[in-house]
Amino acid sequence: MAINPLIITCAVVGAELTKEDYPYLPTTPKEIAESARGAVEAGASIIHLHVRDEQEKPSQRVEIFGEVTKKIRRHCECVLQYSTGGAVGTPLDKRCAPLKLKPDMATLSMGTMNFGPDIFENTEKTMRTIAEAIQENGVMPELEIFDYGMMETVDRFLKKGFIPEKFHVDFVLGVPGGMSGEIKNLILLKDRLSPGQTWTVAGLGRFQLPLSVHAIAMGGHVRVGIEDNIYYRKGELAKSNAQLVERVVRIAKELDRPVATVQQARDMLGL
Ligand code: KMH
Ligand code: ZN
Repeated sequence: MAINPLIITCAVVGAELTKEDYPYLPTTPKEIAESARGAVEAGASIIHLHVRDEQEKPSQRVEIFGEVTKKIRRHCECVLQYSTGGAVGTPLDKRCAPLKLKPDMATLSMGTMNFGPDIFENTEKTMRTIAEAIQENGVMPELEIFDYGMMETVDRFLKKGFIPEKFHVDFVLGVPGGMSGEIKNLILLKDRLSPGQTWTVAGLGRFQLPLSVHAIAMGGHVRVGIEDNIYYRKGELAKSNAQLVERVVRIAKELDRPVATVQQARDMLGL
């Protein structure tokens, strides 16, 4: 079998958590950059990035993305993937704003859904506008798939040329309102992809570990991080993003999947 190094993405902060939920949540540019550095040193090659403002609230302000990017870049050339999802309710222009900094990658969520008690709105117009901004800035999209129907939207958008032919896919499983993180759901989604399509899985909460293990065995890639899961195991908070990455690295070793270097990840994704 051809060697298929494992690309580990770390989602270091997200938009939903507060320090009340998780006391070690990185929120300042310095804390976010340090947490990203720890994750990359542990084996992550992609950092999925949200940022927070001075009040620790989720923000899409360009200057904060710029500052965090500068701080991360002082120490690592990891693949930087900006969130265009932001937080639920973030207006469309703000969601697109950081793209002008031309990160390596950016997310593109493929449909509207219930998101816990809220609605994560991604109308046709929203998705097309974000997709256009992604393409205009020469950024590679990662398509965020929270539910099976979103795969149909991917096909439709591809046919209409709204998204470029080259993209990465992230199955985000376990959001209340989307598909759960049962393994059968991962298999169903993965089977719907074209051969050779790169994909990763982000399991929320208790789904993070079993989905990671299965993705490694299935030849996919893995996303972990505090954005998706604050626990190392039931009842025990994770110490850091790095700790979650380190566990994936150990499991990959046991399963004979070499962990991708940043350069290998860039090559595999065609960045
Ligand atoms: N915070 C969620 C509403 C993304 O990063 O693009 C959306 C999200 C997806 O986290
Ligand atoms: Zn995110």
